[in-house]
Amino acid sequence: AQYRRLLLTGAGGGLGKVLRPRLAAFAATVRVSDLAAVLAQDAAPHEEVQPCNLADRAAVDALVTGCDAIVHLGGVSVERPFEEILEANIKGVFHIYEAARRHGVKRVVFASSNHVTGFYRQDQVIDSHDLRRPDGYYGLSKSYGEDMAQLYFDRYGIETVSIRIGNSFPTAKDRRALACWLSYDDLTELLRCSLFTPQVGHTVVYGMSDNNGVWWNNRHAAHLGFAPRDSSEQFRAAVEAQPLPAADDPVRMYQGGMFTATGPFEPQ
Ligand code: 15L
Repeated sequence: AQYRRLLLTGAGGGLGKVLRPRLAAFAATVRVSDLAAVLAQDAAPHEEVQPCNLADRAAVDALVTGCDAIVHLGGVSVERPFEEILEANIKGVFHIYEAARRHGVKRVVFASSNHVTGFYRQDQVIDSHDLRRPDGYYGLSKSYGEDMAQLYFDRYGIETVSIRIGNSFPTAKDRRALACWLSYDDLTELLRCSLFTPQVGHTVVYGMSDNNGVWWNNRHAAHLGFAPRDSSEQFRAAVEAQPLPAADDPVRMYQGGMFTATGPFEPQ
């Protein structure tokens, strides 16, 4: 199965760049979007390039026109002052869902984040039904995005898989990443499951590879059939050669790591 035209927001970001070529397998046409300043304009044959500021409601409406599914990675991806998060993430996700409703889009994959539950401790194992404990404005905006997804499913039947992405980089670089690393191949497979599994309603899934010592249980997302194939174990020796952080260091205490102690950026 394939979509006719899939929209990828955040196409100029770390994961967007990785996913651009990989999404060719999932749709005849991929419309790629980001702020003009970060969007590489060279389009592959299967791509349409359309710069857009997610804070601009009319521009997002035009962006979504003609698409039959959306992979929404766009927005601020780290902790930042509230006003920046408000524009790109909070208004942005509203604009995406409102445009999806207006244009009859039936499936969204929302790049949520582990920072929705970042204040759980690293000795706890949680699942997607546990209370959210966002670790900053960024995590809060992802929590809001998940609520938006639920609202638009309950009211309008637009289905979403919210992927609480762990740590998706070429390698697992520290102890925390050993638990939450998500390889690019496993991310791609999770996207495939999220785009093509029928009847997902609003499903929340943690995006992690088949790592040892994980903090997240995906029991409520079993219907996605996601079976990760990679593991952070290959990086363990190099990571464990690093000095052990102090027991009260946020990077060792909390699942959200440093995000639990970054900002606020407002003057004291
Ligand atoms: C995120 O949500 C960030 O977008 C990413 O850059 C990483 O910092 C990741 O979380 C993480 O928790 O490691």
